[in-house]
Amino acid sequence: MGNDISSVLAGNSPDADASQAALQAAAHAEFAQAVLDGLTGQPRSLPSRFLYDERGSELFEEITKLDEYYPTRAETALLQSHGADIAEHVGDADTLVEFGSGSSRKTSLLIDALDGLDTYIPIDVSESYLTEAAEWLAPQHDDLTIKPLVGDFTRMEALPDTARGQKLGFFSGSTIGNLTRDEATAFLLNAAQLLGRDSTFLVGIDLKKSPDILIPAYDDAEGVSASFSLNLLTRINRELDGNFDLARFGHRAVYNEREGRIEIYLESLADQSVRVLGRDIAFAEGERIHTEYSHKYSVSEFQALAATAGWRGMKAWTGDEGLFSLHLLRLN
Ligand code: SAH
Ligand code: AVI
Repeated sequence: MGNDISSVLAGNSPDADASQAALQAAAHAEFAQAVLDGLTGQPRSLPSRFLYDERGSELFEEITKLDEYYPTRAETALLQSHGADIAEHVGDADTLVEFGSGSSRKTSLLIDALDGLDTYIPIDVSESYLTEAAEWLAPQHDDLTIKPLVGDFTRMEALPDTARGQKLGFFSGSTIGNLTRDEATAFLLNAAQLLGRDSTFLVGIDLKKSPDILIPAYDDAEGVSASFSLNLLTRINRELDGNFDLARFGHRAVYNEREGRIEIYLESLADQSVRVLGRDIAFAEGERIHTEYSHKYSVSEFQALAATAGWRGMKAWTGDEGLFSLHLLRLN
């Protein structure tokens, strides 16, 4: 039996085209509102989910291949070494639901390890990433139904009807670290609602470590991390009629020890005024726009956070170098 990757993205009827256009208009309006609010408010801040337009998704893939960026390699190694053990602890799973699935490259390892999986639902805000990933994955997993879903994983109200049977959630890459602790708790509570009773959830968590390792991972020698951040300004210029001069903003990655997180900013390199959607916005030299957090946890800190949302830690796998961990949670 061949697999089915028909999705909410596929628009081949007039009705589908109209609803696709309405979704795109709503996404554009949401981006415009978030950017105007974020740039005119104090402190200035832009939500990190907007980093992933088509170019942003490509740049993130480049980041995952950098020598300095260890999380993707560490998590891949954990899935390769412990896939069978993870599958044994998961038990029966009919549907795999992935939040922020990106390229789905690591997911393929998990799917290989699981027996009897019927449906895969990758959820992502990046339509280009989702399409590429589904097309890459489909030929390798011939009996799997793939149902990509474009949307914000923090605001998912329900899974499609195709999400049948026992569910396994997957949140890889330590993307949960891009949420604040309060947002992560709210996300885990919502995921419990979505995945339902007796579900399991595999979550990748980047562990606390020296800033000597963390800072280069977010500010690499080649400047790919800087390009990833600055691409958000290119996106604003293109989609919101902006005139940011990229040469007049710098990428800054700092480690906030007290909060246990990397904080990423775009810093104005001069006193300047920028126009976005017809509004003039003044920046002083040295003024920063916050674009991302990347929280780092210890194994016990993350398990305590998960427990506040009703998820019991079944088992955690940590690599030899202690860089990264995979947590299997079960809904109590
Ligand atoms: N899980 C993959 C990708 C991580 S990059 C990996 O580990 O390699 C983070 C992914 O989450 C991107 O694909 C981005 O588009 C997506 N993303 C970020 N914020 C999101 C949100 N609020 N809702 C849905 N997807 C989001
Ligand atoms: C997707 N997420 C887990 C990445 C991280 O490490 O926080 C995003 C990233 N931003 C800059 N480099 C990587």
